[in-house]
Amino acid sequence: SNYPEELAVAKLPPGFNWGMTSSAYQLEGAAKDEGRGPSIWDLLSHRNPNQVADNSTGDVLAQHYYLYKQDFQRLAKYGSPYYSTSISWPRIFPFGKGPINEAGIKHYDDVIAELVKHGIKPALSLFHWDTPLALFNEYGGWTNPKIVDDYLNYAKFVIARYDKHVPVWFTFNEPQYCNWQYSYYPAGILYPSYGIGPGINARFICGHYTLLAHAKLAKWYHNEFKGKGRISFKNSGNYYQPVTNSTGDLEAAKRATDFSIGWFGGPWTDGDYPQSLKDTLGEILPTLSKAEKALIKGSCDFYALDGYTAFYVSELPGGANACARNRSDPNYPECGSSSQVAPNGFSIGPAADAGASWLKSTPTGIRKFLSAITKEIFPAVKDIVVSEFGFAEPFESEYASVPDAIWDLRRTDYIQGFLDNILLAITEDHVNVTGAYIWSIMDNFEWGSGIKTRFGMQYVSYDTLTRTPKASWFQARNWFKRHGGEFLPGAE
Ligand code: PNW
Repeated sequence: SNYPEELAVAKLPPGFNWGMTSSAYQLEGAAKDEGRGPSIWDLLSHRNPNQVADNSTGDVLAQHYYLYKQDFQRLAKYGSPYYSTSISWPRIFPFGKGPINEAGIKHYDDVIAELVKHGIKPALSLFHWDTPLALFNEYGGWTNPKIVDDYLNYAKFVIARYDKHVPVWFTFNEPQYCNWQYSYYPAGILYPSYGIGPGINARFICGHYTLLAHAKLAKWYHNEFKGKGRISFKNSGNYYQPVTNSTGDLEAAKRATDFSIGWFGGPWTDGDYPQSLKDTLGEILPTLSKAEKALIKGSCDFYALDGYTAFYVSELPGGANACARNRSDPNYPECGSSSQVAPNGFSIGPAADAGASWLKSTPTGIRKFLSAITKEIFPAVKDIVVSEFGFAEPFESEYASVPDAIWDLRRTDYIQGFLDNILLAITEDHVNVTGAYIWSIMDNFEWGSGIKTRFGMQYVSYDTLTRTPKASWFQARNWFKRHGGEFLPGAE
């Protein structure tokens, strides 16, 4: 059709990082095996009825803990040079601190060795939401500054052991969601409520400690440990598009962006929280001391964006007055309203599965977002990686059989559109995008939405544990072939 000619011939820059993603709790299973301690997600999925949509848990899942060899073998033939996943803190320190679980380390020694054997480069997250339950019980997990030292103790141990094989480290996956899990935030699909903890504003306290923990680790990594790789954390962020050019809508979109990516991106690029957070939150937002600002500023080697979708933003009906009233409502400190359906009735893009109701396919949004982040929002960012993007095929879980589920045409469109627009951001807009990782290598535990919301590029049968590549799996590979992506020597 009207596939632009410049895109058809465009090539990725050499060394572009690409591959699949996953995380420990969402894929491993074996939750009670080989000395692993419980995490807050074990408590949540077992003890809070109906907080996970289908009452599934991380106990068994795709059994990647035992089947990683065959999973990596398939990945090696596929040929993607990187694989992004996380290490489970409670497998290595079952109590979060104290005695080390040798079986847990041995497991990750084997996992890393297997990746190295195939030439697959690991991009490793040290924390993907699975806070050791013992630390939650003892002092409230991330609500307590004590966790910073326990995290550093664990993270330094892992880095010291694996750095020679790991070119990319992520200190945290999307800290803003982890923080919400500690608050009285109304139960939602990603952050089921514990009904315990010091209230919704705990997220800003937790966020503060995750930032400090990140910055301390990054400083240690470069200055003391003299690590060989690059270190950052994964920012969850979506593109917020003002519905009109009215001042109210523009300001609302700016606030939405500040509360989304500015909360964590402001401190490391500019040395402080965005002004709108300070104005809106007052004493709810912890203050960064001069020393902390200096520690955090510049603490990421690149910007990692988990950017899945886009929203329309408008000011609240009633304008400034409503906003002023709204500021006292801690549920909506950003005082704007965002939606994926514009007031004129146009939807922003095709919808994902109901268990990912926040997600619509908005490929052109990522191109605008990459430019906005690097040119307007955080001009200090010189290098950006799309560390997650992906799609849950709608209603796929209701399909009767594997042959139906693997024809994931909406995901295929999403992935193609995203990759095209990432490439256009590089070639046409001159944004230095250096990598893109697809969520996810295979179907997994989609947190509060359980296992029926399937983000995988491979279908997992939870009866037979068979993995079946979906249409998007092949299409993504073809895309990287066509545009000069690097492949492993062993690729088929
Ligand atoms: C990511 N949003 O979370 C997580 O890193 C994964 O663990 C998760 O499975 C994946 O995306 C799919 O949901 C996100 O609301 C959660 O924009 C929410 C959003 C984005 C990413």
